[in-house]
Amino acid sequence: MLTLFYAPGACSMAAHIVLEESGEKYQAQRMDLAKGEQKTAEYLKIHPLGRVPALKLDDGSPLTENTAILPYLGKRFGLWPTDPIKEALALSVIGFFASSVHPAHGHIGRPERYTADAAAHSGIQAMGKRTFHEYMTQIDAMYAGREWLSDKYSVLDPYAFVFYTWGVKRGLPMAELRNYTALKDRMLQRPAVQRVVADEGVKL
Ligand SMILES: N[C@@H](CCC(=O)N[C@@H](CS)C(=O)NCC(=O)O)C(=O)O
Repeated sequence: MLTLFYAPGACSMAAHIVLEESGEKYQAQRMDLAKGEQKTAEYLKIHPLGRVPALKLDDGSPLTENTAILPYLGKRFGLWPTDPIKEALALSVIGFFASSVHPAHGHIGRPERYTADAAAHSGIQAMGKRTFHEYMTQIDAMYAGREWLSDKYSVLDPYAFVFYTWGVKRGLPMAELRNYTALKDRMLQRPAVQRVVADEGVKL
């Protein structure tokens, strides 16, 4: 059985939605990041960087990073394109999300990661928010004229949904982004998404 280590409202929500929707029995291990549960010696054996998500596979070995976890779950549950070009395009989106969109948000929430100079934090946060907003606009354009980012619903859409919730949390004018907001609404119609949003206490 798979075990997902997740934290409420974190990027792990994408994998949480995929697992909840899969119909397969899995264990959801909730982590309290504010209490530092991700930094315990026991958890660092699962995720050496002390982050969520982490997935314990059927044989007990750990898998980390959304870029690996989401394609793995997608292939296991039929939520990943099989055509080589469509798969490459899906990897391109996952790469953009994990290496650009997520770190831009990190500049807002974790400026201390980027400088030890506390006086510079507000500037880093402001630039992070601006960049994150630009990426939200870019994702909005990616959804123009389509329901899902790949040719059908895939793990890319729950991942995009996570960033929408972060935009709301940061007070960005997300409702102006019509295509992305429609995606958020489509996601919220899915019973598994409703269960995860309720479990994680996400406000939208
Ligand atoms: N590159 C990683 C990023 C994971 C990450 O930064 N997770 C955040 C939550 S969204 C976390 O665990 N933060 C806890 C901490 O930094 O202490 C991935 O995409 O899996």
